[in-house]
Order: sequence, then C-alpha cells, then structure tokens
Amino acid sequence: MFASVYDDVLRRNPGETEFHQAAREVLETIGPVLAKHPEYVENKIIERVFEPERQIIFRVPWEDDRGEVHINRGFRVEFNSVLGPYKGGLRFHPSVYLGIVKFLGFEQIFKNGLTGLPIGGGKGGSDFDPKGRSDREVMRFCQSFMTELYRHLGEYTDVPAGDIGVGQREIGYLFGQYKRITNRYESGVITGKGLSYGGAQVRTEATGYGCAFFVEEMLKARGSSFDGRRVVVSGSGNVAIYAIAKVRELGGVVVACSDSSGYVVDEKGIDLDLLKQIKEVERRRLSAYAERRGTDVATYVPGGNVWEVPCEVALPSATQNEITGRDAEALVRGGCIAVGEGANMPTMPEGVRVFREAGVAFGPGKAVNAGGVATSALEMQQNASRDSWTFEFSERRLQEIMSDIHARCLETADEYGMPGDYVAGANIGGFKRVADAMMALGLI
Ligand code: NDP
Ligand code: 2IT
Repeated sequence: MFASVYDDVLRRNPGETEFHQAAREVLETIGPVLAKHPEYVENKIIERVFEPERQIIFRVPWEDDRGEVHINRGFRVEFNSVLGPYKGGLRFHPSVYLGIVKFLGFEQIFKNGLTGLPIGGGKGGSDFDPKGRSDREVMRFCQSFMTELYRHLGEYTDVPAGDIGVGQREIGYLFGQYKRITNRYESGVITGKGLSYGGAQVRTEATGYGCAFFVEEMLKARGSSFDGRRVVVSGSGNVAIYAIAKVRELGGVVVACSDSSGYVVDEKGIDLDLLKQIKEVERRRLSAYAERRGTDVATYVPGGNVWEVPCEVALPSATQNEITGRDAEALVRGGCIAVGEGANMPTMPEGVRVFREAGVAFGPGKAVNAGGVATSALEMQQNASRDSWTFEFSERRLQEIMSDIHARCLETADEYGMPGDYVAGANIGGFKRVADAMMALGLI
C-alpha cells in the first residue's frame, strides 16, 4: 500500500524531489500507527495529508534602485488546517521553487502538531535573492509580494513568519503593507514582528534556543550534558546564532560555524558579539569574522565543508540536505555523539542511516527546531489578548514546550516499539494528532 501511495506522490508532484524525500521519510515511519488504526486507512488520511488544501503561485514584479524591472515568483502552500490556521514561514532564496515550499509545508504540519498548539501547516516564499540588495529594494519587493498574498492571509486563516532570507526587517515591511492594504491593525496575521509593533519576546531567539534545549534533553536522557562539549553549528543566520548563544550558556564550546561561502574555526569558541555584528548588523560574509577576530585565533576556510571539523555535538542549522552520508561518517569518526537538526531536513537519508547505525542520538528538525513556530504561536496568543509577556516568562514557556516535545517523542517511540528513535517518535506523534483531528472533522 505504501508503495502505491508513494508512487502517487511522485506522479502528482513531478520533479519536486525535496517533497518526495520528506514524504518518503514520513511514510517509512508511520506503518505501525496505520496497523493500529485501520480507520485512518479506510478514510484515506495519508492520501489526503499528502495533498495540500490549497497552493498559491503568483507573479511578484518590482523595480530595483536603478529603475530596472524584475519579476520573481511567489508561493504559499496552505497544506493542512485541521489543527488551526495555516502556520509557517516564508523563505526568500534563489533556490525556492514549488518542491521546496511543499517539503517545508509538509514538514510543518507534523512539527506544528507535535507542539500541541493550535496551528495548522503551511509555507511560502519566493525565488527572490535578498543578498546584496538595498533596504529600499527589499522593501519594494516585500510590498509587491504582500500586495498579492494579503488576500489569502488572516489571523484565523493563514499566518506567515520568517525563514531563510526573511528576518525582522522583511516581516516589518510585509506587515506594514498588509496593514496599509486592509486598513486593519491585525497583529496576529504575521509573527516574528519587532517588539515595537506587536512582536513577542524570545521569538527571535526561539528556534536556536529551542534547538539547544532539545539537545540538552537528549544528552540528559543519556546521562550526559553540554558541559565542556565541542560543538559545531552550520549556518550563521537566525537559527545558528541563537543556538550558539544557548549552547554556550549551557556549557558547550562552539568551535565552528559556516555560511554558503565557507566556514570558520575558532578554537576559543565563537565570539557571539562579533558574529552578530557581522551577520545581523553589517550583513557581511563570514570571512569578515576571521579578519576581525584575528587570523591567529580564527581560521576561515573558503568553500570548505564545516562537517570536516571534529566535534561531539553537531547542530546543522543552515539548509536542507547539507549532511551527506559521507559527512555523517566523518562526524562519527570524529567522535560525534549527538546531532540536533536546527534546520529543516538538513540530513540526507543516507546520513540518518549512518547516525542510527552508529548509535548517535539523532534529533530530527520537526522536533528540534519546533521552538520557533511554538513561540510564534505564543506571539499569536499575546496578540489575541493584547498582552505581552516578559522575556523570562516566555523563555520558560519555550523550555517547557521543548521538554514536552522531547518527552512526547520518546514516549511515542516506546509505545510503537522503537525505543530511543526520535525520528519515529516525532513523525508518529505529529501525524497522530493531525490524523485524529482529520477524522473528527469529517471528509473535507
Ligand atoms: P537565515 O537566512 O537567517 O540563515 C541561513 C544560514 O544558512 C545562512 O548562514 C546562510 O548562508 C546559510 N545557507 C542558507 N542556504 C544555504 C545553502 N543553500 N547552502 C549553504 N548555506 C546556506 O535562515 P534561518 O537561520 O532562519 O534558517 C536556517 C534553517 O532553519 C532553515 O532550514 C530554516 O528552514 C530552518 N528553520 C528556521 C526557523 C526560524 O524561525 N527562522 C524555524 C525552524 C527552522 P548565506 O548567508 O551565505 O546564504
Ligand atoms: O520552519 C519553521 O518552523 C519556521 N520557519 C518558523 C515558522 C513560524 O511560523 O514561526
């Protein structure tokens, strides 16, 4: 039966390789749930869950600072709304096409289910490349993007947020245009907002912090901790920066991070203030980090592969498919005992197999990076009640949510006879919650 479902996914979504990969990974782990729940099979829950409720593709015309006209493509895949309004980020990166948006939206359904919060799954974005663009160009692009997308959004309908290439600056421009077009101050229509206009404490930090909290729980479950451990984090964007910050607070030493041009090794531990200055304020390349830190302390390796740096804990926090089977083998050889996916689907299937066979504690993105969207749901709660919580309270909530997700993964994996398997635990835990709600709401 699975083979025919998967064949159908291939046939209906030609060329969308990332979506095929994400679908296959879920199919491979939910067999035991379907065996226990024949009603899911009779009601074609799996077939339905693979088909987005709605897919929107639109033209985004905009003008650069020299007056040249550009045309990009915008996407929003509204995948599943049985648990709540569609919720998931927007990605601006030249590689974006329907297959990437669909894989991310599909993952988001189960991730959001796993949080236990009332949010459905969706994702969007554009093949727009913000790199090297001025603030004004980014603003004009965001305004044009929202001029089409606004009609599909709403605090009870679809609530976007950030992802690769979309941070607080872009969210501000997007929200500003939504507000202008609709003439409504509808704070809960988008999350990741700045604190001056309805944003929530800890949302900026949430994905990275949550990733570190989850991995701390995985280490604790094995009688260990971050204390004194050598850690490598890939990427140097939103998720990576705040994962580095929290790992350091928890006692780990992050010795390397990367961007799409190369990586830096800093044996004294990445200097967080410097990294933030270069990446968040100046929006420069990582090579500038080594130049300013001093080449006697930090080494920049242009075009290098960060997984060549030996570590005990690896936190891939850049993009999909960044850890190959070979990278996983190198990590295992270098003494890696735990991997936590800050990014979405950063480990290729072969890499997951290598980690599993080597007994490495492996936390999948759906669970490990769920702190971002969970804190987005907390932002929506605060917006709905016109309230704002303190940093300390919000961080405590995040920590509890991550600890609950960790426990749910392990309990679910136990219940279905796969003890310690976080991949099965996360997929089944998320799927079950969505499937039960789909059953309850009837054939829609
Ligand atoms: P950012 O845009 O802030 O940072 C992305 C980082 O990854 C940059 O250092 C970037 O390098 C690098 N990167 C991006 N694409 C590639 C690529 N194709 N090859 C090599 N390096 C690349 O994004 P985020 O930190 O927000 O997102 C990182 C990951 O985390 C993504 O997988 C995202 O889906 C996931 N995620 C994000 C959440 C959030 O709240 N932001 C929540 C949950 C998951 P460069 O600058 O050179 O492009
Ligand atoms: O992949 C993700 O979970 C995100 N990019 C965050 C989504 C959100 O709505 O906060």
